[in-house]
Amino acid sequence: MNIRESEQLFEKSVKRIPGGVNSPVRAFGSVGRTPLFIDHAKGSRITDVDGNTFVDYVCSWGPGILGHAHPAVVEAVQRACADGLTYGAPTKKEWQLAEMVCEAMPSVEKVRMVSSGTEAVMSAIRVARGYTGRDLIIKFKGNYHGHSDGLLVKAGSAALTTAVPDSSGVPASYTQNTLVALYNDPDSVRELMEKYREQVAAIIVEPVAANMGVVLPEKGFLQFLREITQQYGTLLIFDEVITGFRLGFGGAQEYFGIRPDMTTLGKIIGGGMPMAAYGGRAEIMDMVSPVGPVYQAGTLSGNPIATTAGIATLEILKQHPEYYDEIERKAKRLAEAFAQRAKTAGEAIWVNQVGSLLCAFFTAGPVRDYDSATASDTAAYAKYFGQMLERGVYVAPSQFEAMFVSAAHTDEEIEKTCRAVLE
Ligand code: KE4
Repeated sequence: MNIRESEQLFEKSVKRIPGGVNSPVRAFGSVGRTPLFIDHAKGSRITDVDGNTFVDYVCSWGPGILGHAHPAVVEAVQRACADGLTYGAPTKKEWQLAEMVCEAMPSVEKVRMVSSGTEAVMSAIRVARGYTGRDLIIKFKGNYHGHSDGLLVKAGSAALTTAVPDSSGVPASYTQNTLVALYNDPDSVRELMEKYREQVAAIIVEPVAANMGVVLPEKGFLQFLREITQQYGTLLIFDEVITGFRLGFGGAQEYFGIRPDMTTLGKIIGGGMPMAAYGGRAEIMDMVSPVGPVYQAGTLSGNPIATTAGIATLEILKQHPEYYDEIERKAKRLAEAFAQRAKTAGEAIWVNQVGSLLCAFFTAGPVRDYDSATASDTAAYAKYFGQMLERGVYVAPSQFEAMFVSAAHTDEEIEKTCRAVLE
């Protein structure tokens, strides 16, 4: 496959951008290749600057649930641009998007929009501390909640593949209030809660972990978190930046029937534009400036273009609930292909799949937490990644990410992908 133009662009980019990328996972470091520079994308396809086209299962790490450049979304954005890109003032669209989020997730009575998932989580944590008057936060090993200082502790995603598991540049004093429990391990949570009790402001969890690959919550785990947080007056924060509007229109909280105190959202609610949000009960969210004493602000928060893309995306998802069954069916088909490859090739592959999210771990499994996920053979994954590229399929350039199926992936493309997996 000719990637000459990508290689040349990479050589230039690394001189001006750290690693030639604006987010580490894009660097293809953990698969040992030169990153592909993308020229354009449409539907389920992505095309690099050398003209190589692939069936795309990265989907920009989640936002692309409708596929790339959905005509209705692009048309709405183009129209909105003609009215100005940002005003730094409230607009009707922010209210409309807020109403759609609150209607989709009844646990969210009020919501504040920001520009990235990191900002949403960082702000939600601050509000939880302000509301409870407590300092400690519990997160889970392998869960990734963006790169705010206090949360870069045993994070997931690219933080799993970089040399330094906990980022340098973060003073120990910034993470001393962050406690780490083990995903799917109630005892590890109980131990911390019984020790720190009313000092814990919040437990934050990815209701489906999708940053150490995809790891599902075991039966009763989320309910356990709901109960133990209520027992100690601790807030339960669902980080639904990936699962929100992905596992269903109501996200993981609807899928699993758990009502968190706060929720963070991103990716899909921006339809591909920089848009994220945090929300929760009104009494909690009224802690936020200018109503309450917790300060949080943002120049481009809720800007008219991102809200336009978000509204257009959510409207299409709301009008097409059948999309969710479709993308789940297709994800299950892909999971079958990996299971078949494991069987026929005698390869150690374990697949986790929920809704339109899946991950093929190159390990015998079962994969149920950080340790079992990180036991995966990343060299085998890198080889698989290269095979898939050569066969016209673009999957995550890291073992510790999710595979996303969009409404634009056709059955033919799913079958092509299955053949590529089994070749
Ligand atoms: P952003 O700041 O990247 O918009 O969102 C941070 C974030 C928060 N919470 C969860 C559950 C997330 O998955 C993320 C970001 N996800 C990664 C993908 N694993 C973004 C991709 C990247 O870092 O380039």
